[in-house]
Amino acid sequence: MLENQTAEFGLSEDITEGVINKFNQAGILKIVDVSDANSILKGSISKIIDEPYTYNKQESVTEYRYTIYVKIEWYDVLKENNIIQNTYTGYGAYGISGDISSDGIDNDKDGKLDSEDDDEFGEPRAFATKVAIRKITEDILNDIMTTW
Ligand SMILES: [Ca+2]
Ligand SMILES: [Ca+2]
Repeated sequence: MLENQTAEFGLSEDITEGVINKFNQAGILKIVDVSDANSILKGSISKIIDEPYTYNKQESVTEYRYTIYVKIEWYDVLKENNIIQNTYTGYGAYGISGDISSDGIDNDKDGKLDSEDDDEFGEPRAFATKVAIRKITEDILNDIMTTW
């Protein structure tokens, strides 16, 4: 379902899975074989940016952001047009220490910091990817539900 235009291996599968899980939870769309589908959801990762975001007074980096851009097309087979055509983004933050469980940064911006947050641990970019995918799939689903 999702094409991967970047070198980040496994990402497209993660996003596909995230979207399908969300659809199933919400119960609004049924995933069927392409030949039986009334609409087709196509997505590809268009860009990944991993760069410094915040600097301190000494101009050292204090926070990095790992941002994923996903281009989504939701195509109506009968009307032969796109219902949704949009690029979605999500990011995770991480500090220079590389230890997100003690970097003083709210890496997923959920208001809970370090040990206060149940899932704030692990490899920074893997965590950022998870957070970005969660955000992107939520935004896609919101758009689909308001368009539906
Ligand atoms: Ca957090
Ligand atoms: Ca943290």
